[in-house]
Amino acid sequence: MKPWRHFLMQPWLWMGLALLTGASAGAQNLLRNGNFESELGPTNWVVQFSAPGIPSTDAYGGPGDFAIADRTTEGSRVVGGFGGHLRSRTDFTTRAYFKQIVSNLTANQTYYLTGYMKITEADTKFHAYMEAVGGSGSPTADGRFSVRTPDATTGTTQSQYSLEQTPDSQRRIEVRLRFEKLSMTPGEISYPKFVRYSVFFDDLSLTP
Ligand SMILES: [Ca+2]
Repeated sequence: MKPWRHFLMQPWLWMGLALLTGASAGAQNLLRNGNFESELGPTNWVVQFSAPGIPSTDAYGGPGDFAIADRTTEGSRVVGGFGGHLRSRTDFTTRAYFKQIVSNLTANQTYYLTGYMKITEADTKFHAYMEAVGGSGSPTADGRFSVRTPDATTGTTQSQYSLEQTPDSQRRIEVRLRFEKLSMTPGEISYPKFVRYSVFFDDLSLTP
């Protein structure tokens, strides 16, 4: 048998081609590190704390007000791997979010954000949700528009949420994975309630 015929008859070659075809048929995820399997950093997710120009309704408190604001194994949607994880360090109001800006989008194109999340405690003073700031939805303080998911719920596994957004006038969409804990009634002595209040995010994607 000629060498090239032997090559073409290898099952791994055709399986590889099938996988490639399948991958190109699916839309590319425009988010970087959407699965939190890499270290967080300025090229992917950053945590937005209180900062000049950020409304206190979006971020309230600095890094020191959070016990966890990073990826952790506990935050992973499945056993093994990592997920985004936010947890307050205080009984007082704290807000922060994972932020990622996707640029060079197509004007007026609809983009789809999907991902998984859950919170660990059901409480009227504790919320988490996904938000995409762009060209449609509710007005934001800086002249853009926002669409958000419903609040995350508790559960043994993270649940999937989705939303649609169009780019802003700069052809960008800013994805936010938000944590909001309002000032709480303190819990039992020596076991502050807030240590139980975590939010997890994982497997985010933004696609056309
Ligand atoms: Ca993950």
